[in-house]
Amino acid sequence: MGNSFLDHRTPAIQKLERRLFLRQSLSLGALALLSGCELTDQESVQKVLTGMSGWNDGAQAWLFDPKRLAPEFPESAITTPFPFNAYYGEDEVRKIDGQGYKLELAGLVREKKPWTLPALYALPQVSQVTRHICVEGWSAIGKWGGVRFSDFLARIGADTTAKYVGFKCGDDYHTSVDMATALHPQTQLTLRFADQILLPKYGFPMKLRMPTKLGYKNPKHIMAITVSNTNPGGYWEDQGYNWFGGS
Ligand SMILES: Nc1nc2c(c(=O)[nH]1)N[C@H]1C(S)=C(S)[C@@H](COP(=O)(O)O)O[C@H]1N2
Ligand SMILES: [Mo]
Repeated sequence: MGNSFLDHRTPAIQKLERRLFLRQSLSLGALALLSGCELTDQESVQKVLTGMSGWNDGAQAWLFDPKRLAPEFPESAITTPFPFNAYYGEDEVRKIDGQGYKLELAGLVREKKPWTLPALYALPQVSQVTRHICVEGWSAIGKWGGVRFSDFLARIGADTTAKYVGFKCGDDYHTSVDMATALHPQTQLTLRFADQILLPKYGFPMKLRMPTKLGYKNPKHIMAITVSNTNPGGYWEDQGYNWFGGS
């Protein structure tokens, strides 16, 4: 009986099944058939999921077109108020001190001199009105302004043949992206939201905005950037969210 496991699903497995269905339009039954495994405990489900997710990263990286642009919108389409989200509540938003702020650079980068905010504000600025998509089931259109990230990487002499760019945040969050996405023309080192200096809740003093990636890949409160050939993972990614996280 291939489907006998359906009769003894634990609440944890039911939760995983719901997540599978929402995120990948796949039922646990279909996953069991695909994997040829009896998915009766959370560990075996998680193993198959992690395996799929790794495969998915490769497929997404291969499918990613470094020149294809995410849709941009007129300013009239901007969502107000723009939602706040983090792994904690809005009352716990970190207030980073802008005066003493210095962006740290590490790894495969020639110029490791830390950057102050005035120095970043003085760089050529671009803006975009794009849609942010969160896996929790909401999306919203916002306007972000800042420095084109590929320009910044060129300026600091980053080794753009390296595989990963990692981000450490002021709230202990971290994430990382593939170099192709880091170099994408819409990937932005963001200093402004809706033409204002970023509010603390939106990631002051700086975030990375990528309309080609899901919300959790867009780090707020960036304190340090590392270029490397070892995958730095991420806060949600290490808990099973797909690492590539394309939107
Ligand atoms: N530093 C940090 N960055 C983060 C998060 C976080 O908890 N901490 N949450 C991520 C998630 S899941 C989402 S949806 C967006 C929310 O960004 P917003 O508050 O500007 O809407 O931030 C992302 N970046
Ligand atoms: Mo999110």
